[in-house]
Amino acid sequence: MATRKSPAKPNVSADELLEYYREMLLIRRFEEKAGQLYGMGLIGGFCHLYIGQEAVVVGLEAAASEGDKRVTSYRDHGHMLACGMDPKGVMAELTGREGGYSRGKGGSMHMFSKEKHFYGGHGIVGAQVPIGAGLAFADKYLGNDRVTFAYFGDGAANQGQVYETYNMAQLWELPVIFVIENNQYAMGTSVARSTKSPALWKRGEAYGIAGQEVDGMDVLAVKEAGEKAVAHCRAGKGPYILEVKTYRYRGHSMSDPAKYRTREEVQKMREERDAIEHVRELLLSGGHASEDDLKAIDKEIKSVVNESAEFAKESPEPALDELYTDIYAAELPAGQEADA
Ligand SMILES: Cc1ncc(C[n+]2csc(CCOP(=O)(O)OP(=O)(O)O)c2C)c(N)n1
Ligand SMILES: [Mg+2]
Repeated sequence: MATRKSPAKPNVSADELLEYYREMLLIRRFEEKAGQLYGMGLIGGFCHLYIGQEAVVVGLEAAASEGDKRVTSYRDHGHMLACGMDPKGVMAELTGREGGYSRGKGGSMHMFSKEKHFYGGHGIVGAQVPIGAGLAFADKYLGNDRVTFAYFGDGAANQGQVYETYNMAQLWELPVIFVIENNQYAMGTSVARSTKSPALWKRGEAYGIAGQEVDGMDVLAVKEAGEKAVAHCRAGKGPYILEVKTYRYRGHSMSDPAKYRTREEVQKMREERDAIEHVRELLLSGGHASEDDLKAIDKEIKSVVNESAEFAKESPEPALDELYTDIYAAELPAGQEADA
């Protein structure tokens, strides 16, 4: 991965930098806590951690506006926190409790927030990509200027439905940003082993879709690229592809033998490319914060995360009756008769 190119004196305010630091740290500490709860048997099923990739969602959320939408894969906790969902509701869902966003019935991969325009959480690789185009279609149809962020991985980028979606999205000039989170692995398969043409963002060229690559370990670079993509979509120019080069520090999921890469490779990334450390250095070297200020933020974030875990543990399991709720829509769209 290329060395970082962002300027030593970035064109953002100290407050903005502090906010990105805080948001990235919240995701990291939250994920560490989720890993612990999983180890204690309090989280069942699948759990895919986002540690290492924090700058992707934080940078793109900084480029988004109120009302914009997002949809992603199963590696989704970071997206939820970055768009403002409550850590308590997310943690309670991870532990299958009533206080969770899906009342404990969805778990890690199936959470939604209408209020924050977060449309999941999808376990089927690539399935969220056409859904993202559908969300953008709705906005275009309604005539508003909303943009949808449809996130997917490097592995998902090899799926056929992605290219069917590219074609339709460009044909109908849909306001959707296809965000490829290229963390270099799809489970245990590296991009080099699965992909002949590694410039994933260029794969929109066949459809005439504009795009670019961006350093996903640099929140400022991600924000800048995100703003460009958003401006393109809001101007009615159709979809845009952002290939964000990132890296996951943990295993694919909580059960990953990790035989496909060396410890040294992961260690090198953590030491040389960490996105949180980068912002920390910018804050300190720019005189925007002292070590003590950052320690205070750390403490504050830890208590938010601990409170979310306490809330999750104290929240009851869903009542048996919940088995029968949220299966069919309670209301029919106007003009449709109920099927006897
Ligand atoms: C259609 C489908 N095929 C296979 C799987 C199993 N599977 C789950 S995650 C994954 C790898 C996807 O990798 P990538 O798109 O790079 O995302 P990442 O996990 O790196 O975030 C696979 C093959 C699945 N869930 N759905
Ligand atoms: Mg991947």
